[in-house]
Amino acid sequence: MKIKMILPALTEAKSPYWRPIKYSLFPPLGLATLAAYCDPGDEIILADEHVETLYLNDRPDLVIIQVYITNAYRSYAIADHYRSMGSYVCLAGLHVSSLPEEARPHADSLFIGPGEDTFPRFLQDFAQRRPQQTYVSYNRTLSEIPPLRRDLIKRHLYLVPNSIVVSRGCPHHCDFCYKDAFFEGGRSFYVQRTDAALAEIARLPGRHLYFLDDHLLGDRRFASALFEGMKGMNRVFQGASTVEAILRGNLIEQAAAAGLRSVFIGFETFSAGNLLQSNKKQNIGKDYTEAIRRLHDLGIMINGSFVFGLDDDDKDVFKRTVDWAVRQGLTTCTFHILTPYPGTALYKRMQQQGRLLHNNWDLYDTRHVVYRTAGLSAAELEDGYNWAYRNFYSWGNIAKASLQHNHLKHMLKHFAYAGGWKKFEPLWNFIIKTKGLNHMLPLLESILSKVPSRRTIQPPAIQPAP
Ligand code: B12
Repeated sequence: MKIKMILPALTEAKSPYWRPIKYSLFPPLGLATLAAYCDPGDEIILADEHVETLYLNDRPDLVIIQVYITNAYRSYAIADHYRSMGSYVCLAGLHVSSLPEEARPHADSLFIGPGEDTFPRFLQDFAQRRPQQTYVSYNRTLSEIPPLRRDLIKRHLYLVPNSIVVSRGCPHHCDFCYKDAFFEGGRSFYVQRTDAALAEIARLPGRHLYFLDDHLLGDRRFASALFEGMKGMNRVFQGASTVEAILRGNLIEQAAAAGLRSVFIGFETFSAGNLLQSNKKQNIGKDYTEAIRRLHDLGIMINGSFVFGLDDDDKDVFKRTVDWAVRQGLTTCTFHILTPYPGTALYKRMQQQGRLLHNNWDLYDTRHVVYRTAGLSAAELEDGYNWAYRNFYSWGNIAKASLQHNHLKHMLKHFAYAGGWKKFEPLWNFIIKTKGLNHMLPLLESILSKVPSRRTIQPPAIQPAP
């Protein structure tokens, strides 16, 4: 059977925000995961429109399309095209799970939730020529997943071909997150078996790994065993955590010993009112500065995530946030305009309050204001968001933030990482055009090399004389 799996590109590919390098980071892991359930005799093409032109003149037997919010319209157009050619089309992913009825006219079969239980069921039904219209995932486990079909990934087209996920979901329930809607009706946080996760890591060439898990430290027992198992594997890796998990126990030291060199943290806001409103309880009363100190002492770089536009925000929030991030020596920052994704508690609340301006999903990209704001106007919010990016990534602030570290090597790494990521767009575009992205990996690995930890270089306490 001929199967085509497609990750369509967001409509914004033509907008001024389009950064080819941002969209050439990670391969479509979800689709590569599901491809592993297909028959070894199937002829599978895995097409990622972010990094390659989609060929549309073929006629596969089965077309699988993964739908995010910002690629939804493009996905529907591709689905309509292939159905008109006579292919059988499946639509799935986060946006379809939130709004199945919107997607239904474009699909032969729809899938709600993660695909590890539903996709094998569908493949069986399809082989017996009785596929159902809708498949809903209830049985949530990663204990038996087969090794991903990484052979289908065109590694040379990505800066980070070694992305990996060893869990699904997250233990927390923030109002603005996609998670609760996607995992409704079953478990919303579960992990792989440690031995299977370690085997997947061992299969990846090179040193660098990027864990895309929402919260790599979310299951302490699993994370501890994983980091223990990774010791001696000579890896450098990046991942995501909460402030709370960094402050608790010694898991972060274990992660550093296993090779963690940079961490994504959702600080989101400094306002307790905003945190409460968003049900981000795990951040309330937590000492952000102490978590940062702890990470820097371990030589770990930080990518801080912030949301602008929560109801407690005022006009000063942008400057306050950028000044703080620079003072704290954050290496990179990801700013977002609050975006109510359909299916989330935030979306429902905004809908009840009549605050949603429209349902044009192309603009639900965390860069546009799509709701009626409270503490500041929509124009102030969009201008402030753009100002925050410009200002945080000015050469002056990159240098200033780099100088916050105690170790020269950490300063240089910070400067190279932040500058390299944001200041060399034409160079990145050239490298992408000449298909040379994978040659950049050794450079990334060396930027992520170990910084001597302050704690390990501290002299031992002097014993009192007997
Ligand atoms: C990596 C990533 C990216 C990468 C690339 C995406 C890629 N190559 O897959 C980049 C950096 C480009 C990116 C950009 C953006 N992203 Co993004 N990204 C992610 C991230 C962190 C991981 C995705 C991943 O690999 N997950 C792991 C795999 C295993 O899960 P999965 O892909 O969801 O696949 C599973 C299911 O969806 C389902 N499934 C998927 N396809 C199919 C098909 C079938 C047949 C079946 C049965 C099941 C099925 O089963 C799979 C296995 O369980 C997610 C967060 C997350 N944890 O998922 C956000 C996330 C997907 N991104 C999001 C957003 C909003 C964006 C941006 C708009 C942000 C921005 N301002 O730039 C852009 C636009 C992207 C776009 N294409 O439209 C949101 C999507 C919200 C929504 N409701 O759609 C998420 C959920 C982040 C968040 N917390 O809000 N992103």
